[in-house]
Amino acid sequence: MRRLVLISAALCIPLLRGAAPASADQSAIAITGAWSRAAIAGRTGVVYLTITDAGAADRLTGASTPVAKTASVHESFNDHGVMKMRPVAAVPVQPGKPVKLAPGGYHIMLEGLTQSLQPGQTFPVTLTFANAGPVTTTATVQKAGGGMAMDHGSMGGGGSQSAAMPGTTAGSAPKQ
Ligand SMILES: [Cu+2]
Repeated sequence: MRRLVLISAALCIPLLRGAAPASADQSAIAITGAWSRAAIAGRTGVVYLTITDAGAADRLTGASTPVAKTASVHESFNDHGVMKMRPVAAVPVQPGKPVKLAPGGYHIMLEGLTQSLQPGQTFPVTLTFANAGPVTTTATVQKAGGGMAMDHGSMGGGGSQSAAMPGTTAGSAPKQ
């Protein structure tokens, strides 16, 4: 049945791409460098990664992972000096322009972790694209304090990240 649908769809747009294989779009999306932070079961977590599109323009529309009840695409933004975040319906992906989900910008928000995430551990994350469909990658857990820890510092509720502001010590390395 599915094959029939694909064939009839191709017949409807003979001028577009001729007999281009139906799987071209899916293989064009590549996800690299996925990483997460150490976190406790039941709390929130985060995944960062880079999306590269070698095919047609696409949109990232959702995410899922077995280690959390829900995973969604979020965006951090600066609201008059206060870092906040909000869900985004879709992130446009353009060929030749890698989209980096990184601290301070887009990220995959994990809510209701079903297990603790420990440094060195890996887990699968599936991103859903409007055209390419689901694409699964593997995220590696890094230490909680690694990188820029401010992004989700207010979400965990534990307060362990409130003492030090990463970045404030950048220019003051001790000299001996
Ligand atoms: Cu978030």
